[in-house]
Amino acid sequence: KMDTAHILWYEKPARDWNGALPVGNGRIGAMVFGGVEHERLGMNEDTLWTGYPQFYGQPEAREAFLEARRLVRSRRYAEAERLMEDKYTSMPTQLYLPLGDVLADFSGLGGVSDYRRELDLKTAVAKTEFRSGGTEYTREVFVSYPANVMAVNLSASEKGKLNFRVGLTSQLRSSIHAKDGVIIMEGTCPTTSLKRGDGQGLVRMVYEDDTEKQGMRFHARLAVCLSGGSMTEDGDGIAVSDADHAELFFAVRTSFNGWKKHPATEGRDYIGPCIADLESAVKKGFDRLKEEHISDYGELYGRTELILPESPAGSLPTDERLRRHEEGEEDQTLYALVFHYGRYLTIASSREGTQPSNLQGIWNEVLPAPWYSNYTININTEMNYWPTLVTNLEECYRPLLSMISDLRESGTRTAREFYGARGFCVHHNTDLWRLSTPVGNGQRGSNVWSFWPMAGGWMMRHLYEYWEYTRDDAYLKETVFPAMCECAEFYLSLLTENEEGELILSPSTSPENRFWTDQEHTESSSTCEWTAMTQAIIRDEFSLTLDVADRTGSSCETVERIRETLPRVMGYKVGSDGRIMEWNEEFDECEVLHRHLSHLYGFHPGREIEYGSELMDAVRASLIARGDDGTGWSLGWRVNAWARMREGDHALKILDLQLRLCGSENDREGARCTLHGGSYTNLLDAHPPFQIDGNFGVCAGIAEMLLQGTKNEPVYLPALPSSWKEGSVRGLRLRGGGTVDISWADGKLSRAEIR
Ligand code: FUC
Repeated sequence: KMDTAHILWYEKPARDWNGALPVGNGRIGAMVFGGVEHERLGMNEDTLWTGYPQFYGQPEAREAFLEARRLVRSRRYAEAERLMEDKYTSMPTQLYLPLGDVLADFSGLGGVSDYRRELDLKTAVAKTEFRSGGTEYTREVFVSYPANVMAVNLSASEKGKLNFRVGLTSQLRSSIHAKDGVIIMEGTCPTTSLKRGDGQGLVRMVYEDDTEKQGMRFHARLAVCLSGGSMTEDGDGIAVSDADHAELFFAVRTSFNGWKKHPATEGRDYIGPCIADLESAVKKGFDRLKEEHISDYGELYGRTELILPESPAGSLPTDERLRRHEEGEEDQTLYALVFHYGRYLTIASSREGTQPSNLQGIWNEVLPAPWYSNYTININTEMNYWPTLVTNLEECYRPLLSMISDLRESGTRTAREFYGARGFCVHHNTDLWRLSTPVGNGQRGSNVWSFWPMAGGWMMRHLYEYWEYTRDDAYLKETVFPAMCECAEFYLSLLTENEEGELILSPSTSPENRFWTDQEHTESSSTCEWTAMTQAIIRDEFSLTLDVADRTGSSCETVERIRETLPRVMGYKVGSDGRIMEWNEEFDECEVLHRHLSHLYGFHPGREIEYGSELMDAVRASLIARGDDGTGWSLGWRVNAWARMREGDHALKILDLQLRLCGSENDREGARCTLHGGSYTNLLDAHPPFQIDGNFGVCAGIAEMLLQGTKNEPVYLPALPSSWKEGSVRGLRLRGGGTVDISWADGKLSRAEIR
């Protein structure tokens, strides 16, 4: 029987990358195309970025910031914005790079029938099967976390039927040659070309002669192991004839030696470890590696499951399911599949010791990638980690924790140099090198995203939530508390009084929305005196710090100052239209249906505005004004917000928007949905283009529909859609510790058991 909630499958090979199936071990990623005569595995490695550690200072930043504060006080908003763009913004992040492809060309495969390719989420193995000339062919691919390699199995039902040539390619500067059954690729990553004033789109890849200006080194190896037949090396590839069975193993390592070390002059050994990974994989062989992989992966994946009723459409290929779903055909297990896929992608892109998942997780074929496939931390990176704890994958959360601790260090210099402030400060973008300075590079219109010193505060919520779910008290006291105090120090240094004597951080922006400064809509700006989001993040950070101080019995001068200051920090204001005021005046927004819900931070992901509290009406009015549609991740945020609003049908309606089939596979940019998000045939989220946050957003949103509250006051099924009559979910984690299984029947809770 088909496992319709755990398998993606198709009757045709992927026509392009957006149809290929992602596999990964957090560090090494592969996109499996499932081609019959030409198979392509698009490879990635999570430390393969351009550049090296650099700090991009702006000598006049502090002055510009203070001057902009004066300008917004006298309502000269557009001038303030221009000033900051000119004097305060700095260089963009580095780029996440594609490693290259494993390409295999098979000869003599005519008259193909019974084609099927699939990704089994329960095992994290991608499989392609077909029949040709009376022989059945099977190909399997997975990436093992314990073994640190990708393993490929090629088999045929009859002997001597495997004839192919396999090779490696890369868009990066590299040399490739085959020797003794192994294809070896040795390469260097570029640096980037941008000068002050260049837009991000102008970026070009540069390979410098001077070692000091060179980038990451990498070394990849593909081993070919045969039973029967023979092989010959032909320059940069290996040709196999008449083999009975073949196994391929792929290992890759880079010289990355931490965010502070130069990858060319202070890089770590990468060739030795790559050879070691490969040799031990070859020794174990495919079957043993697969067993080890399934038990490692399965332990994480198997902790949680959502069960919804099956219907006939569920047994169709995944792309067909999406098509029919859009036409309104009943297929509830598709929601379960999407939920499970979010967990699968978490495990495949973020494991202990790896980098956190970036805008594309770890999967990227494009150079330069959209938005450089970096970490955008004014929503996107946070969203990537929304489902992790509640869906029982705390180990996969840890790469985020390490990045936060790096940023705490890197952001100390940014706080000092850009603001003359204590503590640490992180802006809206970061990368492998833990950039914390504002990007924008002098571009007009950049302040709406680049000037946002608030990522630190948002990240502190993530530290706190890790403790909420795990109750790791030592971590809370030793790591979370000092980090929160340092973050608070930054905001304490910056707060000033508004005309009413309330404390605000000024100037401020609301990611990434702009307002008209005049009624005639002739002039706009992003930069104003205060914004709802900035204030909410500061209040949240301060409150959480006090909470942690109380819980851990810690005290220090910072805590005392927070206690005195917090009551004076300006709170939410409601406008005459009943909405939460996003900016300090009731400006008309340039984009009424804007994708961000920045001004609602205190409602979601924050928890300042609790269900049932006075401000709920204003939140609701604000949500309605923003509309239901949006880019991929924006839909994800809206699903979570309506779930927290406890309006399950509304949340489901938006989840359905996310399941719109986006574009054709041929059409990478997704022409059919340039104005709104959706899903590609491989169920990856379309912003468009592909961005993984939307996958994580809807996964978290489904969890939020089923469970809210804390261990002592759990709220079961707070936003169960009326059409979800029967079902159950096993293994969701509760804030406050513990795991819960919940079942419902006739649309009502029938059982809840905390373990
Ligand atoms: C934020 C969003 C954009 C995009 C980018 C990567 O700036 O506003 O929609 O997701 O990140």
